Amino acid sequence: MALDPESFDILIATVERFVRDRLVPAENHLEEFDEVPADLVAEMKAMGLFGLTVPEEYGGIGLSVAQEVQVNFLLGQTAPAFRSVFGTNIGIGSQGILIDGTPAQKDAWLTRVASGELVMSFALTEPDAGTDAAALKTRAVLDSDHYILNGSKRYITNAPRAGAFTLMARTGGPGAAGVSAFIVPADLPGITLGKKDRKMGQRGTMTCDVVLTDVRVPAANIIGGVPGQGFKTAMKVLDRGRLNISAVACGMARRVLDDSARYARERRQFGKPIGEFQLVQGMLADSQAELLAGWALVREVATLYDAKPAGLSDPDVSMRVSCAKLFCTEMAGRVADRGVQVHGGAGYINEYPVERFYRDVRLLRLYEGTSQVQQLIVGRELLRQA
Ligand code: COS
Repeated sequence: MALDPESFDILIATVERFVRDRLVPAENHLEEFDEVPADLVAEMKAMGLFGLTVPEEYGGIGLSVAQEVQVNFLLGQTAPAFRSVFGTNIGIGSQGILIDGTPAQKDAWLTRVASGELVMSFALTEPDAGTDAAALKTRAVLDSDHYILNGSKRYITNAPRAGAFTLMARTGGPGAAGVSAFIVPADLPGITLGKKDRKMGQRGTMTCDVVLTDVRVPAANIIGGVPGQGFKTAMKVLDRGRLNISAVACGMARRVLDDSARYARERRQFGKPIGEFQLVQGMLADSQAELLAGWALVREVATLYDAKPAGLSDPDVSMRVSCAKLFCTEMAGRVADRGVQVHGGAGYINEYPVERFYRDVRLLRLYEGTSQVQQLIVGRELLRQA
């Protein structure tokens, strides 16, 4: 699946313009009001951003992963809250249906996802199951043709906007094999949302708890129709998600570095622009080298991802995805840190975007698997291959 090259070039030019002319000027609004303006959300829908990765037969644009990372590289160059509005729709919220869903599930859900009519959200994490996702406790008990769900989910991105969740719950015994993935409409009786989390950064994104009390979900809503496959579905979804976070990390690093280079050219000390001092150039050069390395890695892994049979996972590709997530998100942290350093005292003042990016990039190393989880996946796979 891929968009034809000519249409893709037009899409890239459109997204580039949208980021530069519409999103970057609205960044301060996010900081001040902690929300994405409604007119921008409407424009995102009109541009088809909610359906970037949904196949054309369901009304989406049908990007390949190699194309998707390029769009995310551009979207990374502004505040991450903008992408977050539709990021779960084209990403972890809907990919489970796309990868493992039955034809009937795809027909029932994907068209509304692609148009933006339905916002989907991914609900794996729980108060006692973060990194150890296979230990999740939310229970799903069969009651004739329904399951009754009880439990709570934590830090669920876009939950306040969601019309449905891809939600992992335990239908069987302990461990990964007892987990099933459900499509859970958000308006079912028994679902309540916690208060909005107050985060260090990424203002304008919404996360909160989702609490399930005796929620009756049709058994037909188990993704793929077979219980016990949900952990694998979640991991497959996260493989693609992690590669896209890597692309976003590269985009954020690009923006910080561009801002820093511009600042270094304009800011004068000792009678000349600080960019003429070699110690400042050294910081910029280190960031550029790391950024180019990370971005090259993302594009290579995206091509490998596209080359494997759709819907199947390949442990070697998953390992490379984790390398990309580990390297690029840590790299973005270093680039943002140097960006603040180049800005000096001004970098600590929230008038400059670099202060915000410094806080925003911190999450990249945590969500969709911490850096340590990526190390674990890489280490395990290397030992398996040895
Ligand atoms: N694709 C398909 N299947 C996968 C997979 C992948 N990428 N990764 C693992 N699996 C399968 C395994 O093959 C295994 O199947 P079998 O039992 O049939 O062999 C099963 O899933 C369990 O895998 P594993 O034994 O590796 O599970 P662990 O409990 O050891 O967990 C980690 C592994 C820690 C890597 C996993 O729990 C994880 O990624 N945690 C982080 C969760 C996360 O990213 N949370 C963020 C939430 S979204 S913001």
